[in-house]
Amino acid sequence: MSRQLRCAAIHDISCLGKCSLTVALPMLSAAGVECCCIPTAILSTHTGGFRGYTYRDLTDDIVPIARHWRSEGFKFDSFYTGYLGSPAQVEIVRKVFRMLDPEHEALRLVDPVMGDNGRLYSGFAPDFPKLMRELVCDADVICPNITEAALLTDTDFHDSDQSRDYILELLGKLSELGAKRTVLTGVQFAPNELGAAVYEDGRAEFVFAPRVEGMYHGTGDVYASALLACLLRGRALRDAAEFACRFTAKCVEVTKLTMPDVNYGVRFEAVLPELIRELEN
Ligand code: PXL
Repeated sequence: MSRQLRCAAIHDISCLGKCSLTVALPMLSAAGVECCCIPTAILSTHTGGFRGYTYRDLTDDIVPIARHWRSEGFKFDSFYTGYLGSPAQVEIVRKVFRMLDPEHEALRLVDPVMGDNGRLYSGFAPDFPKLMRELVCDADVICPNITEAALLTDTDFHDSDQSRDYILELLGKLSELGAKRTVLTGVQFAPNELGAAVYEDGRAEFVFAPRVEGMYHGTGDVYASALLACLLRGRALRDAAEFACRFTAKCVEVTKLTMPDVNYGVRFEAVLPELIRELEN
């Protein structure tokens, strides 16, 4: 058995609805990675599709957790950030990187969770994307969807009429901003395929899986967690991005059979054996 891999995951806990930490924790665990949680907030549900949710901000707990970990000398193979509830948290996450990984040895995956379908999620101020740009520069890999890439780069959002040039424009602008390696999700050139563009060393490659109809909540978190699991287990970026496409598509397919309501997330639990099998050797 190889040594225990460890990831510090900095996301919210949405108590019901399968996203952020309630996805990252089981998925990374299944992949053999210890998921060390830094919860940024506790919400009764996620904010996309439910009303009246509670929100307890945990900004003040983040640095003390990191300080304790530093004093114990804990080391991390990876840092994984997702939904951050406030502008202050973006700055604090950057500080946590500096505190726990001053030599920048760990893999930093930043999922710049901010919006979908061309719009910022409720609760985010219009200037949030500007702050997120700074975290993008600190990352080794980012995995925005098209909306987030457009917001980060001040580019118009195109959904149904995506062209190869539009995708390459977004990737080029993200690289100019300082993103080192990008996996851009939600890329669709043909009606029956959905995938990602992988940008590394100035080159773009595309990976696809069969498109399953339905916009289920939390698929971005499933995608990012599968991507990170594969990267930490030694897979190349392109291969990790391709597996994550197939895995996420399968999750949607399985979910559609029994759960028409898209707000409750996907049944990734049923597909975890495929992640485990993929990482067997
Ligand atoms: O899946 C992204 C996400 C994470 N956390 C919270 C959210 C969302 C998306 O809506 O509301 C609280």
